[in-house]
Parts: sequence; C-alpha cells; structure tokens
Amino acid sequence: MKNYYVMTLFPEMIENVVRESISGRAIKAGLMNVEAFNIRDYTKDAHNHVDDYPYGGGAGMLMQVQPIVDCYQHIVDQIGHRPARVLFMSPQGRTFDQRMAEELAAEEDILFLCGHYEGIDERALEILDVEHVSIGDYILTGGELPALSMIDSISRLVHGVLNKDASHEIESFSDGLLEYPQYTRPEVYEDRRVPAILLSGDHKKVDEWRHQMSLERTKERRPDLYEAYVASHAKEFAPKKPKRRRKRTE
Ligand code: 4GY
Repeated sequence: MKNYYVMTLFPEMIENVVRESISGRAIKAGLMNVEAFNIRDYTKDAHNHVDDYPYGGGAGMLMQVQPIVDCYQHIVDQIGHRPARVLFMSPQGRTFDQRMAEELAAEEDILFLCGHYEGIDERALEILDVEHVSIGDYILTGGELPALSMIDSISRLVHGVLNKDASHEIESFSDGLLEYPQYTRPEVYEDRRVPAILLSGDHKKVDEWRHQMSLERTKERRPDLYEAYVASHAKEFAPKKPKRRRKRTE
C-alpha cells in the first residue's frame, strides 16, 4: 500500500481533488491512500496563527517553524518511521518529470510539504531535511497544486501495475516520445477521415505508423526530446546498408 501524506493549510483542497479525480480509482482499488494534515491544527499560538513577519523586513508573511515541525512529528509517530521521501513543493527544486514519477511510484511512504504566503522559516526545512521539488519554472500561491499534480501522475503508475493495457501506455512516454494522433468514431466527420491504415486491421502496419507519427511530432514539437531519443536509439537510426565510400585520393 502506497501512502501519501500532505502537510498543508488547505487540507480540503487535497481531499476534494483526490476524491473527485481518477487517483480516487487507485485509492478505491486499495493500492494507495492520501491523507491530508492541517498544519494549523498543530499551532500553539493563542489565536491559531501559523505565520509571522520576516526578520530583516520585507513583504508578506512566513510560515512559522513550530506548527510544521509538530505536524511532521505527529506523522512520523503515526507511521512509526520517517517517510522514505520528504518533499517540499518549491520552484527551487529539481524539476518533476516522468522519470521521477516512476521513482516515487516505487516508494511506500511519501510526505509532501505545501508552503503558502511568501515561504517557510528555513529552520523547518532543515529540521525536516526536505528535498525541494518543482513542477516547473513559474510561481504559484501554494504547494497544493504541485503536490496534487505529482500524486495524480504517480497514482496512474501505481494503478497501471495491475492494468496491462495501461502499463503499455506508461512505457510509451517513458521511452521519451510524444503520443501518436488518436481517433475514435465516427469514421468521417465533416469530410475529415480517420487515417485508412487504422481501419486496415493490420496490427504491424498500425504499430509502425504510430511509431512514425510519434517520431515526427516529437521532432516537430519537442526537438529536445527528439535529440535525446535519437542519441539513445542509435540502432533504429543507423543506415540499413553502409554506404560504400570512395577512398580519398590524398
Ligand atoms: N512551481 N513547483 C511550486 C510553487 C509556490 C513555497 C509559497 C512550483 O513546486 N512548487 O510555485 N510553489 C510556493 C512555494 C512558498 C509558494
């Protein structure tokens, strides 16, 4: 069973999305569980405050260390050990990608720490010994959407282990190419026909066509991924017959 723990000031945001989304399927299948912890529940402040002004001045507020450390300690006590990964959703982190999703799908317990306001007291990050992870080079108002994005992509891998059709799909992105174009009924829509080869029943031809389409659109839309693919699939791109070259006269 995979366990995802989320420390946040907006636990309902996590619970509502997880309940309404497809990751709910992996939960219903008993393969994973998501538990949100409200950092505010751990404050010892008389007015339930969890934030304060930054030392040295500056705009906005910072999340205080005490509620975060106490919330973390509660989770550690509940599960009996430190989670395998303690992730802090931050634009300063390593960028999350499909490879990291696969890596995280293999872990039993992952904790996601979601910040808000202008950030978190650095000592909390040190004490929890967090690993910074980013979902991309843009600034959000909090770490909840990044945590949900990551849980969503991990959940389809966890669920895919049982689903053979899906596990083939999983491999198709991890081989580094974009998906080929896809079609469903009707066969003709306002003069636009589904490519004939897909109706031919020739599975080998269909697979070859799809692979070719994947290559072409990766080259066109994601030249960075295409270069990496070509470099790691030298065999596929090697000329079938080596050209006979004339010896140089010099
Ligand atoms: N981008 N990837 C991101 C983010 C905002 C901590 C409050 C991102 O992961 N997280 O933009 N997070 C948070 C960062 C302080 C705002």
